[in-house]
Amino acid sequence: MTNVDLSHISGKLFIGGAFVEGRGERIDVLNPARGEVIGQIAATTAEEIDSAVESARAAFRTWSRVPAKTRSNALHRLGDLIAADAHRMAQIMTSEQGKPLNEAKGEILKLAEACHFYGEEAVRVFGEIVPNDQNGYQSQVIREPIGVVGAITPWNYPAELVGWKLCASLAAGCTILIKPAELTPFTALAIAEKVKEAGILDGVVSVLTGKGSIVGQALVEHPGVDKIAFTGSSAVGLHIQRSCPSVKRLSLELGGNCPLIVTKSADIDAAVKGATRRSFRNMGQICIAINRIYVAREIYDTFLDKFAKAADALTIGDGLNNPAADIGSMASADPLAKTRDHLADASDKGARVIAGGRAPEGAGFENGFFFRPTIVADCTHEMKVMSEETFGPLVGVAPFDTLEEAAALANDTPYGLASYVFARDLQEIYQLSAELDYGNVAINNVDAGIMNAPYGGRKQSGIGYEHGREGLLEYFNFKHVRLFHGVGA
Ligand code: TAP
Repeated sequence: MTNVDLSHISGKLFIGGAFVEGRGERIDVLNPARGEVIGQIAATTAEEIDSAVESARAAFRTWSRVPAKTRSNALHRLGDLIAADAHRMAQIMTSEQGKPLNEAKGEILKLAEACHFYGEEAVRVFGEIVPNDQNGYQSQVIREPIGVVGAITPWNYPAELVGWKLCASLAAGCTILIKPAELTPFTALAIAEKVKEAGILDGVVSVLTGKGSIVGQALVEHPGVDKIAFTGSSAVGLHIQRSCPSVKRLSLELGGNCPLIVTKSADIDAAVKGATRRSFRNMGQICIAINRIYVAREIYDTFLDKFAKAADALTIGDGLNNPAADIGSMASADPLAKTRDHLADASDKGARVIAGGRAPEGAGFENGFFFRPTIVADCTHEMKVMSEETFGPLVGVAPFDTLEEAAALANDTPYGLASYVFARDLQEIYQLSAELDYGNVAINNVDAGIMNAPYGGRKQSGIGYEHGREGLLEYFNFKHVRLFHGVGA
């Protein structure tokens, strides 16, 4: 199919409840599977940022005070509208991000689910009455929305990573300014269309496009923004933390370098299936992608043999023309270059390429950022593939002899986002789940994140949580009201 028509949102910003023609310079947006320009974004100017912050501050005064039920209803309406338009929104995502259409549609439907989840949570924000040290007093702990949120998001999950921040803000009574990734701005603008259709109060949601180093940084530095909710690389997260000129609430969902341990008691076929899905889905461009795999020496060769066959069997294609392909193109030249660099480094240091290792050839692949799912075996921690986040379709594998060695290797990283274990022996499972120093541990499955459990990293993988009650609480300040009423004093 041809690229989708984006003329209605190309060059537009969403400010104060209206789509306005951006006044800043234009930046091309590409379909990464085809190398074709699909539209342009406007670089939001300093004046436009000020005006968006002003409208978000004005809207906050109203939105924070409307009954929780009203905000809940708005979220449910938004979820219904998004689900009803999932196919078109998925086409927009695939056109700018490169993932296969069916997968993009799945992501849009998960965004709709997030709207409903937070719609339910909005009416369940409770305070607490806590005991006092003297009679005659009552202490109430009340939750109040933080204020104006600046949401800065990456390109790998253009709907969900915007959506978690948007939905939590709406539920809590915050207002939000969204700065989507330069590579994938149109999914965010398409979400803004749904916000408008849902009749959400003007100014509650804005979308400001442009470069992170300018528009994102301006939100970080703006005195009118009360909280930054950032998802992206650890390097940029650290830069944001350091460059914030005033005390500001921060949630940082950052990079990972996620291990999988396959013990000798594991169901090998289930481990291979899980490893294939979580190493290569979305071309490995997932913060919780499996980057490195440690396999018990007794089953190492069998695992490698089956894993290589499973990776070779994955289908790859232009996501608009092949909606059901397993994987599409990478999102841009940068992650592809990094993948090639990590592969060359591993090969130079003695790793064996047992699957992939090259771009697919033939018609349809000439102009896109494609690469075959690639496995390198016999890896060591001197190789970048085992010690840095590749963020591409490349995974390293190494054998281990004892469980203690496997846990130590898995924890030998500055990151702490997600880890995975395949094992059937209960003692092995307990030992590893206790020792793995990660915010998420998935055992005998590879889907670490579900909507009603907290999802966050530790160490260099970030601070704060998304999903669950904990994710919603990130958007509140607590207030302690200590009241003397004198009864029983
Ligand atoms: P980054 O380069 O860090 O970019 C993320 C966002 O920050 C983009 O919108 C970017 O704008 C913006 N940005 C860049 N410099 C900025 C600055 N100085 N001030 C404010 N904003 C700035 O990450 P990426 O390459 O898009 O995404 C990949 C990374 O995200 C990986 O490390 C991945 O692990 C991580 N990630 C983490 C999670 C979770 S939940 N932990 C989920 C997904 C991805 P531009 O688009 O203009 O660059």
